[in-house]
Amino acid sequence: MSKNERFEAAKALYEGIGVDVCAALKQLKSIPISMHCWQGDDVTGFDQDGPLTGGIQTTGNYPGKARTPEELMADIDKVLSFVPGKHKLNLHASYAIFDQGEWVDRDAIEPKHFKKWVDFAKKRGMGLDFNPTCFSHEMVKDNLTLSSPDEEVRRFWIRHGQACIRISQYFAEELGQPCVMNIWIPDGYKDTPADRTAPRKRFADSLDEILSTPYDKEKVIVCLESKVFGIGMESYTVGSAEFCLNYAATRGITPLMDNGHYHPTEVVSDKLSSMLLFFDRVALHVTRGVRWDSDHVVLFDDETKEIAKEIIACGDPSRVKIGLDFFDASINRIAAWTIGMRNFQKALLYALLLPLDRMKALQHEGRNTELLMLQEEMKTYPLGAVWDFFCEENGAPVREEWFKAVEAYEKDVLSKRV
Ligand code: RNT
Ligand code: ZN
Repeated sequence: MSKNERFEAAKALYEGIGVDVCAALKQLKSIPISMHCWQGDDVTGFDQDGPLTGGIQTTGNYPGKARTPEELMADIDKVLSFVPGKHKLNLHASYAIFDQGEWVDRDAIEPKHFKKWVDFAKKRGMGLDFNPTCFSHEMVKDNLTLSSPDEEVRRFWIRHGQACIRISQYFAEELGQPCVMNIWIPDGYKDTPADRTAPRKRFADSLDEILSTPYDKEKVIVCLESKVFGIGMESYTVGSAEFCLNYAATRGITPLMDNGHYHPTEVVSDKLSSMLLFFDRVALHVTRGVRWDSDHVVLFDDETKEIAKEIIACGDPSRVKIGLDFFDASINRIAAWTIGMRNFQKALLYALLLPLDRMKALQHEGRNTELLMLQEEMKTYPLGAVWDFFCEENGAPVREEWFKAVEAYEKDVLSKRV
């Protein structure tokens, strides 16, 4: 059977249960995923030489990591060539690109330090998202940044946040689409603190000051990411779930949920509907937490599918700003990126090919047996044939075909980076 015959057969099966396959494919094409730049170089960035700090860790030393902006851009292009559809690129402030001999600290970065990224995005018709980098820096003192009792430290990071808002607005203006700017701080304590309130109060004050920078709310979507704990900061996290939720709700910004940032039995898929009842939008860091926030490559697993289902079931996927966040240094980084991107798209397609209206009706009518039956039967519908068709239609490699190109790239390019 040819690819097209397989697609037609799959389409007929889905249409048999009332799913409009062409509409699903059209919608999938319109959902951008913000691809994190930091899978390519183990979250190193270009603005300093120190180690990765902030309670996050990359593990592994697979050869070939990107060392320069040119290498990272080439790697990103490779990944994009394997991923169907138009997406966004998510940068951290530490990926500033300085001219020869130039350098400024993070509290003094300007749009011009990101011009090369804007040119890169423009050429590819992509949008850019942004993140202040409040880690891997000597002004992180005692694991504290925006919540620090040291005014010099706190003010440094406030200036950094304000600079990032200006850069985000520049991205939005240059590229003609909003920039999602996500704030995450590592701040916390290894042992039980005596005062849990003061650091959180200082964090709130710092955020208020950052947000007091004039900016266009249509252009810059400021988000705040919570976390349950970081390595070396196991007992107390300043930016906890409750802090971030309440802060975002009262200040009119967007909460960002990273599914590696909750206790292991908590699932973000179940949180989305509650969030979307009370916020205009929610942002996501899709990852795979394995026992801790370990940032393994996103799989096509049950929770990923369930998150995608909620994004589709809410009726307006554009209310959920989808970003990926993982950094695996133990395998080929191009492959890690590609697998994660393709998997989240597959999860979205899986959700788009569910007879959701019918399933919702079964639930409302209390026909629970039938609902369970249908949910389970949907798992073996021929998603693969539709996915292959989508890849082909959008000029991306079909099935494992892309891996040959990764192997060639590793041989010709990555293995020479020594
Ligand atoms: C850390 C957060 C944060 C970072 C990136 C690099 O726990 O998930 O989003 O992973 O900003
Ligand atoms: Zn994250």
